Amino acid sequence: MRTSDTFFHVFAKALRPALLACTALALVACQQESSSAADAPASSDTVLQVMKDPSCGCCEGWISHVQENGFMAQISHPQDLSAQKMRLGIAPQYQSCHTAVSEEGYVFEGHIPAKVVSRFLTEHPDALGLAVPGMPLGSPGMEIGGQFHPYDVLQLNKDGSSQVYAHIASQDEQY
Ligand SMILES: [Cu+2]
Repeated sequence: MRTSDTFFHVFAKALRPALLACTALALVACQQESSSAADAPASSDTVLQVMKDPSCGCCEGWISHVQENGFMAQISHPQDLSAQKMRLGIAPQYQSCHTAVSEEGYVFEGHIPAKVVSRFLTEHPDALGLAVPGMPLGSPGMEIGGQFHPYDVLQLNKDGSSQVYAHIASQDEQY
């Protein structure tokens, strides 16, 4: 097991009770901000309400990522963040650091690539939203050098089930 795997594992375990860990890793992530540029999707009018802990740096990394890809973010720092997640129907196993809500009421939990959010909004499925549980290394806002853990973007269904909506196999395909 590589050091980064161990680190991530410990990190992921610490996530739910202590979002402070988010800040620690994000400080590193922020220094390695990769440029996500070029072909921004046509979603410039899309507003996302983003709820996060005030000290969460990787959340801000993700917010920058979606802003660079044509979204508008309205940020709030509710004290009862986990209660908000539960209220929105995001079960603990799907939770991450920040929670975004679109104007239609879809939820976007965690470090989801902006283009996957755009695709979902275009397809407009009968579902609750999307989630990237935990905080995969190398996902948007979680860039640390070239390190990358492949991950799934899950579609959260209204009945509490989930299915894989997109598999992200490499860092490049996120942008
Ligand atoms: Cu995060």
